[in-house]
Amino acid sequence: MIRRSVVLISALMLLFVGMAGWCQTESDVPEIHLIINEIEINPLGLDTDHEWVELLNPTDVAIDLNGWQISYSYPESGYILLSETPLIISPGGRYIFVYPGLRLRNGDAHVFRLMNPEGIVVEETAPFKDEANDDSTWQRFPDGGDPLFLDLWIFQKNSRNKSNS
Ligand SMILES: [Ca+2]
Ligand SMILES: [Ca+2]
Ligand SMILES: [Ca+2]
Repeated sequence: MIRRSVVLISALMLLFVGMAGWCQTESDVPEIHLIINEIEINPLGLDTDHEWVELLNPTDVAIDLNGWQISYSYPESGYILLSETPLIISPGGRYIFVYPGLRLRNGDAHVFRLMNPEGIVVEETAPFKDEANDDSTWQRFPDGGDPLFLDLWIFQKNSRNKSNS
């Protein structure tokens, strides 16, 4: 009887461990997804209504931006909706999102995050800051990112709504 209980408990533990592993898979994050491709944190002159990000659809299917969110850092950290209505980015297409109002800190380095409509953070950049107050921006290099060095970014003259390289 004792031996049978031990076997049962062992089986239950294995099932539990297996389920825990199953729940924590990274399969929720698609391998290829919408990406942040360029970031203007501190445009020349007034920042209000002039801070923007360039989004790029590197996939071969159209992506509806409705319900996607991007992070902001001022005056506190949070997320803002990229579009509340259907807005299609075609395969290989770009979209410039202009932050409404002042939303980004210039001096402190901040990570940018992109969240899909299911609430899954699909991208998290390195921390960026921009104290230059000119038309230079942080840009993925090469355009869309190198598959081997996805986190390679450079700070150079902006290429708004155009290829970074
Ligand atoms: Ca700038
Ligand atoms: Ca500025
Ligand atoms: Ca660009």
